[in-house]
Amino acid sequence: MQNYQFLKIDALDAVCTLTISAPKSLNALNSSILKEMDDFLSNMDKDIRVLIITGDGEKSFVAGADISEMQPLNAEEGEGFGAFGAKVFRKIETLSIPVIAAVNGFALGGGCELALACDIRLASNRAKFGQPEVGLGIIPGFSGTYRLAKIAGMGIAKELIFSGRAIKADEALRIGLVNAVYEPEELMDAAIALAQRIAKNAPIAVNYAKICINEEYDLPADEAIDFESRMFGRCFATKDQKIGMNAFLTKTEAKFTNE
Ligand code: CO8
Repeated sequence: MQNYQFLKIDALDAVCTLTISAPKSLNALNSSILKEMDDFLSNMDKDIRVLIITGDGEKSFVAGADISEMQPLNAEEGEGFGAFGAKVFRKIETLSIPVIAAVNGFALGGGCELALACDIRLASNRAKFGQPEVGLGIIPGFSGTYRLAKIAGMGIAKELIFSGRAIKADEALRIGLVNAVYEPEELMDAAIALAQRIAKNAPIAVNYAKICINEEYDLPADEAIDFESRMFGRCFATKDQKIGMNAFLTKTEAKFTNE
């Protein structure tokens, strides 16, 4: 297990929790944190089946990108910072395993964008989401203009990004930004229970399902349907397909081998 200055890593069986920890700045993302995340994502233990991302403390998931680090940047440096963060978030989106954001507090700017890059978002009823960038003279730079429109729809994305208005968890639930809302003390248990449930399934099938949902979204219908058919066929080349179906037919529990 790697050691990091700003990340706490807890692995329990097949479920790993990555906690972003920079309490003095409400877990704002500076380039050191982004580099540590990049390193962690590139070197994850192959036995991990689901990753949960959360923020340290009771107040904040991630309060955005680090404003003190961004303030002096010129255009070229700003583009570089944004592109690096966007690359790390894309790594999360395309990671071979599902990623759950457990949003325990402020998810603003880059924090909201981090949650958007995860596959599933669960929130505490204290969570607050928003893209306040235009109030700072910038736009969302970690792919928020792209993903918020995709997840919540263009009209909602435009309203939230143009106004910078922050929304509470109940509104986030209503617009489809989060899947479920919990009491703060129940959030991590709920995230772990969901992760464990996912981790029991055939890992290759879960991976193919993630690839299909990600890839097909932007394809025309016929290409999307063909893509799914090919991936469906590939499942039959795995041992786990035989294990899963055999377990059903013999009324036993499937013990998947990830092959
Ligand atoms: N960056 C740096 N420091 C921060 C940030 C941040 N994003 N957020 C909070 N902090 C620091 C505060 O400066 C403060 O430090 P100090 O104690 O030294 O004064 C400490 O955290 C505690 O914060 P507050 O005292 O402000 O706590 P409050 O409870 O009063 O307020 C808020 C909490 C509402 C979260 C408030 O801190 C806030 O508004 N923070 C900024 C939120 C924000 O605007 N986030 C978006 C940043 S821009 C962004 O994310 C762009 C992403 C794309 C980047 C593209 C690259 C070019």
